[in-house]
Amino acid sequence: MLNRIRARAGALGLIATAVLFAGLSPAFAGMGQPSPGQMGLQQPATEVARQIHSFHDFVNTIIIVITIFVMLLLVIVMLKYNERANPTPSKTSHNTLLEVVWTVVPVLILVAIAIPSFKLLMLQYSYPKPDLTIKATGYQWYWSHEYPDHGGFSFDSVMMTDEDRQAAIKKGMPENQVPRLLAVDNEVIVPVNKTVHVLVTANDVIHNWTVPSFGSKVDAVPGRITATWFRAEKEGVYFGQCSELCGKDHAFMPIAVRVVKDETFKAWAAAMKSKDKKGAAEIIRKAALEQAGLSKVADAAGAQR
Ligand SMILES: [Cu+2]
Repeated sequence: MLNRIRARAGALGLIATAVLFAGLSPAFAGMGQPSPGQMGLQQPATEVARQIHSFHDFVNTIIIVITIFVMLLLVIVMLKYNERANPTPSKTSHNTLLEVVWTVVPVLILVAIAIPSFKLLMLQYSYPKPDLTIKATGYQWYWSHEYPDHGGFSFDSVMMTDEDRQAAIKKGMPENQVPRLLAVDNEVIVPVNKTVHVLVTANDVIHNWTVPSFGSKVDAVPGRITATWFRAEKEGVYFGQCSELCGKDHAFMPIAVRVVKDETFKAWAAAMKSKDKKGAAEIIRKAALEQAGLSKVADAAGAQR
């Protein structure tokens, strides 16, 4: 009887582990944005995000193993040592070996967690020499972005309303480029495979500049500069949200970072510097359509003008 229950509990544990691990597979999560029914984290686009994922998977494995182990112990105790099965209990009160083991093993587990954890922290705070620095300022309730090493131009990034999105979709923009509650009017543009430092601050209350696929998440504190960095390895658009409760529209101040080819970035930055906002917007529109696999459409639309 006990053996059968043990076998069943073991099988259940295995199934639960398999389901959890299937959920961790990146196939279920979007790149740069969440996907419907998603399990697990958004796909990583930087080394930091990749390491965050492996650290998450590693710690999760330890959690699952410990949980199953404790659950099995509880089941065994309940079945084997209840009053009916074991009417005369043992009077044992000490077991030196067992006590040493249950002290040392948790210490070893903590050390095993601490090593990759410190490695990850060191990477996050390594700040390699930047190719580009941008400044992000949080306001109630939108972000403002400034490019100090490109003439100091700046712009606000305000969430697109449903009407804005519909208008963009009508003009040929694929829906996944303007996801609801994540798309903004002016995206942050950065070049691919370049180290970008983001200096983060706020002008009213504490906000938080977060882009999950970059592994970037840092508080924006009024009167103080905090910083994060990323080196995006893949072109595309990456969305994030303010992640510090900041008031009634906290949920409606998303962050959108578009990673483009270096030439595209330079052309866009030059247009922004010379205050050619229309030209800059056109460069980004073309890049967005190209990234969505619609470069022919982009060319045709360009030729019509
Ligand atoms: Cu906020």
